[in-house]
Amino acid sequence: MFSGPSNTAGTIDTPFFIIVGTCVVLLSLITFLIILFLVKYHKKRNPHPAEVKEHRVLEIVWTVIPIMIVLGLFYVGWADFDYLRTPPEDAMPVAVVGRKWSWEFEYENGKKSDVLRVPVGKPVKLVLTATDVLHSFYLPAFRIKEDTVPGMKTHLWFTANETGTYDIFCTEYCGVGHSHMISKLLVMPAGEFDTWYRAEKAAAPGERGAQLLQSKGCLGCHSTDGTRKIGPTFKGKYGEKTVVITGGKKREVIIDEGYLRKSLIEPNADIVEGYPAAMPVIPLTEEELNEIVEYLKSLR
Ligand SMILES: [Cu+2]
Repeated sequence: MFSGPSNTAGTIDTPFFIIVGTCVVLLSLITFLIILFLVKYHKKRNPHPAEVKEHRVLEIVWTVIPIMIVLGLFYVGWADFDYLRTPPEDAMPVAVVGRKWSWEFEYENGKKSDVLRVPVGKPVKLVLTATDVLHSFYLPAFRIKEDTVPGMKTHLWFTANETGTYDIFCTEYCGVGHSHMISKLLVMPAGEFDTWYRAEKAAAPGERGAQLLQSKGCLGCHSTDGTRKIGPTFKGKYGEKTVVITGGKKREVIIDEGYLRKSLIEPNADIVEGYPAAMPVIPLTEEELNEIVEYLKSLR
């Protein structure tokens, strides 16, 4: 009945509006009858109460009709639930990893991305997991949402009907940075998607460090433009002095390469004054560490 930017949007919206519509009709009817009876059977008009006898036909009618309505609603809900939980065999699998505090998408050919790109008109199966805590993958325009659980795989599927860009959120509540796990779904024409899918990733020098900050979730808490977030900004810090708390004692340090490396490997060794000790240990290879440090040094 309803369509939308994906098959799932229509599948959710149709029963939703059928249920809301049924409720509105019943609410109106019942409210109307309450008011009608209040007026019609008021004591002033009926000083002597009349005895009410049973009415078998009426009783059967008001039992059978609601049962039919409720079973009808159940059928619509069940059929759509079954459809939404059963991805088609030919769906394109994409692995989704939620972690503090970003999403990562990995394709069958090993290609990774921090935004979800899919071709229009093709079923996509998302296989979701998390590396650290519970997260909750949410694609509001497509009406789909699923928890991601460490050590467990959950799934979602959809077919996008229209090209465009759609928001992806994490709707997990407990935890300081879930609201920063913002990403995008890019629905692309099939040809454009294939070109992207097959292209080798060729990062320009320095770009790799920036990509790592994004894909490792660092930008959930740190800005590169001077804005204060959960953690201090990265901008213009290299070579500057800062006050940190080390083992409960305040001390002044110069932000040099050694300090940057240490803060990346042992995030809670030195906490910049005025900020919470909220950073998790993020596993980094030596090469990734070098790329990030080089990039941070360049952020003047
Ligand atoms: Cu989250």
